[in-house]
Amino acid sequence: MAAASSTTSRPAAWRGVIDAYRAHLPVSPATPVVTLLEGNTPLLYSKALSRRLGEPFRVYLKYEGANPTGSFKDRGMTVAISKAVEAGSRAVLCASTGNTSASASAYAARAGLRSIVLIPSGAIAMGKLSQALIHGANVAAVDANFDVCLELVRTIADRHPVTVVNSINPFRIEGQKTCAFEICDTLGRAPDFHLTPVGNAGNITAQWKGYREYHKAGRTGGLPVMLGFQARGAAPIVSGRVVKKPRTLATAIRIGNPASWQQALVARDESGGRIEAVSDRQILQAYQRLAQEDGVFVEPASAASVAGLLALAARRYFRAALRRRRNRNEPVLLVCILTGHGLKDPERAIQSIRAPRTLPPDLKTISKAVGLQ
Ligand code: AN7
Repeated sequence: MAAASSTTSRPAAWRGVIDAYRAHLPVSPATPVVTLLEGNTPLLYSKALSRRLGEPFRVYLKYEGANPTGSFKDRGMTVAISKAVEAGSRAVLCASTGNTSASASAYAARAGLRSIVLIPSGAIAMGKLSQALIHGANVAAVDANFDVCLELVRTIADRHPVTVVNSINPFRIEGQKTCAFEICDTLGRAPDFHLTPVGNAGNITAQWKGYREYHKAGRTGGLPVMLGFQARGAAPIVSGRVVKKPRTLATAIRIGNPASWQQALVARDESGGRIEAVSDRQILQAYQRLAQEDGVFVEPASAASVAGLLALAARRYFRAALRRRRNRNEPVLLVCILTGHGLKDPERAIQSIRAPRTLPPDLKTISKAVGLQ
């Protein structure tokens, strides 16, 4: 133990989500922990969004882009890869819209495992592809969408000795539930509303599991209302029908037949929540707003939670919910999950604003161009 002195003491170093939440996870002292020190991500108060909703609402942003590979997937991957090593696996396999492949290949590299990833060709953001490649994954760019890639992964796994690390692997869900634990630990209670993007629906499943487990363990007194948001062109859970050709600029959630569809409905219904669609336009507006009003750069899919917040606020959904509360003066806490980092998809950022014109090195021209005269 370090000596407690006011000048030298500092908090114990963060050692990743398995170390932090071991008692709640399916690991034993024999599990070899493979970690990149994921988790412990910022929970940022958003002044701009809180103002937009007005009193007594307080909006927080859980910035999962701050994870080591830039997305929430790392929470699930530390558990999935650790358990794969424990089981003696030599290779891991996943289908991915990008972030799962980035995370799987990084953790596999760290563990000395081989990684194989199937991605929809031309449909994943450049940053994510660069990650899978540099971490040494065997990348198959398939001329099909994510849903087809996931079906292929299931078939390959039946025939070869590989561990699937998509969220159909229950250890992924176990790790990802730690996001809910962190939110409760930071706020000192469960939020009133939890807003999250939905693609394959593993994350909303995991988050709800986390809230319920913490509640059951007596760590929190209440449970949040779960609000999930799909992109309008890829909203099978909203329409109740598989989407054969999902379309959205938010490539991370371009998914037409989510693996955890049923569990997402359970999270929605048990919590009294909703799963709704947001348009690409609403996603882009929220994306720019987060960057320009909160200083937080996320990838487009991540902005779906904030797009959903703004859409529901415009319909006075939260005000209506307030009327059902007993103590109306108590703050109402809302948490939007920001699932991935903006640098995953820098091209989208530049396209969505405007690339700067090249200017001559002339003071007058430059001053004018940057609005200084
Ligand atoms: C930034 O990487 O499905 O509802 O293959 O990358 O748990 O699928 C990514 C999903 C939200 C949706 N935000 O989460 C993949 C993949 C970002 C994402 C989601 C994804 P789920």
